[in-house]
Amino acid sequence: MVLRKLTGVFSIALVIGAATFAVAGVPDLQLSTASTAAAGSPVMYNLPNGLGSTFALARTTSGIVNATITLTVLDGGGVPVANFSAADMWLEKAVSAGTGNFIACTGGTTADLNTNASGVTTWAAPLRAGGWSTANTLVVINGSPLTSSSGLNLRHNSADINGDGVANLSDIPLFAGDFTGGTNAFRSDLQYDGFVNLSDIPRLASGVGAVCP
Ligand SMILES: [Ca+2]
Ligand SMILES: [Ca+2]
Repeated sequence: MVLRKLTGVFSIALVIGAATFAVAGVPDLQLSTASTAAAGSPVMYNLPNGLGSTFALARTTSGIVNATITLTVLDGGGVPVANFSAADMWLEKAVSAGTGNFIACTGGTTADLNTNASGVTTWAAPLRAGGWSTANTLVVINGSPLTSSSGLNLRHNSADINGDGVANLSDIPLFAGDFTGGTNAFRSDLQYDGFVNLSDIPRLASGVGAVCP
């Protein structure tokens, strides 16, 4: 009997502990949500120096689409978390074998701004990143991805084809091989339209020399 009472008290303490854990102002990864208005599976063209495409100029095989990401940060009580630091919200490639070598410069995929009074921030400015990814793009808060979804259907490529954080002469043979190989390899479809062809060359040429700041 005494044991049962003690167990009951312990259970109550656990419930109180859990309620306290959902502290006001702390982002909740399940209640916070991210989305992009772009239909299909858009592709971002990134460069390590941040001179790649804005999110408004992402591409699908149908042409340019606006893939701007909107994140709404809520705490465990469903209350917007205002003025949350942009530096603590970033994008990552989902870990999935064979889906690319995407790499971000330090702080290269953080949100544009701190959250506003409604807990909202966006990704619209170009990323500072290289490599390619056909995996989902994860929205990460304080090091942990949102659990409200499995990520955004947003892909990436770059003139830094080998994903070492620098677009330079060492990336050109990879493009040349894809160009002549006729495989339309995603990694070399730099102006994304489903084909590796002459229209992709200007992006490779202008990207050479791009390094992380
Ligand atoms: Ca490279
Ligand atoms: Ca192309």
